[in-house]
Amino acid sequence: MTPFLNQIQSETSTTIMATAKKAAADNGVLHSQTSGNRIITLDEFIIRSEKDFDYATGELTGLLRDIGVAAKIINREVNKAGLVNIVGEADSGENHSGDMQQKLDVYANEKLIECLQNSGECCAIASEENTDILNIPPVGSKKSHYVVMFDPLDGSSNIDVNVSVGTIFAIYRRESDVSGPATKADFLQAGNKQIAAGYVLYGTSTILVYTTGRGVNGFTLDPSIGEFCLSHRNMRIPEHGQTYSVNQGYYSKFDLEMRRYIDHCSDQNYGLRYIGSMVSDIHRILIQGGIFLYPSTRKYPKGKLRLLYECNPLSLLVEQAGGKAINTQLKRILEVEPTELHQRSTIVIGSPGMVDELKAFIERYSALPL
Ligand code: FBP
Repeated sequence: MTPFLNQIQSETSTTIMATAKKAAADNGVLHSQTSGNRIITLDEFIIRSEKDFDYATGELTGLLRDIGVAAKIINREVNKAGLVNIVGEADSGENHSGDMQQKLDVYANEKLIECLQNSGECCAIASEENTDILNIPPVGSKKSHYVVMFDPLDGSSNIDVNVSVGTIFAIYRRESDVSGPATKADFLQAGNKQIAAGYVLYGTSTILVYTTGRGVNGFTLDPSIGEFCLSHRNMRIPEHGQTYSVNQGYYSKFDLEMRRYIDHCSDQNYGLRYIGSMVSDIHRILIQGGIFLYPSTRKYPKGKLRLLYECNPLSLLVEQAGGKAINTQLKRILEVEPTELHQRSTIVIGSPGMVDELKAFIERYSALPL
């Protein structure tokens, strides 16, 4: 065992034990806070948080509400997907990047666009399912300052097999003049300019997790009252975890530094957890700690996942919860300047201790100039 691995291994084992104890303690605190307390709904929480922003005009509140409504409608269809003829491929065939569209993808996309037209707080959208940006007609004399981009149903290839899927969204202030239509430039902003970001996970229960740059909170949908209720206040990602998340099937196609790190994970007896729906994997990591990586492969030399509506929003959430997110050139995801709407990126995201660990492997083994 090289001195490099000895040092990594000794650091790792002590950190794991400390972190596991703390994560358990935190989790305990989290749940007791809500029980017996008055239910706090998403809408109420959004309105209350509005006063944290001096320049708040209620626009962002309206937008987050619209997304909450869309999530409830999509949730209803996802939950009964197995019953009605909404699973399987859509007649619309492939989307602009050759991914086979699922019926629920198309449905979720339509519902999000419809709901974001409601409040008039959104002037344009960009979606994984649409080639170009879509300008939203203004409501009355309202001049909206926000653009929204989203992946309507992430992990959609899992729908037919009843595995959890999710919606991912990011909100930016437009840079173009409000008197005219929004432009692509309004969407090509670095991730650290996000005003808000979040996801909805349609899993064993449906949870909406979001941040406005002041911490991360999760709201579980109570179908009996049709409300998202605060269930995960101020989520903090554990410093270290005991699982790694990667499509190990691509192992032989990964670069040396990734193979070395994956070897290290199994030497450390980390468990391999890979659902194949990024929202689900990241949600688990936010709560239990761990690391998720999607490096470059031969099929996706620049990585598979989309920078604007997958990597950026999830990176803001994880960073806001105390985690880290970088690409395999060791650049912070949120500092990457986008050049295309649907550009892909490599990503390493999760517990700060584990991302730093992988960073050390890239610095040590990468043949590429970093
Ligand atoms: P979609 O947005 O097209 O569903 O693709 C994203 C995704 O499904 C992620 O959720 C997941 O982490 C990844 O692709 C799985 O990719 P692979 O099957 O190559 O491991």
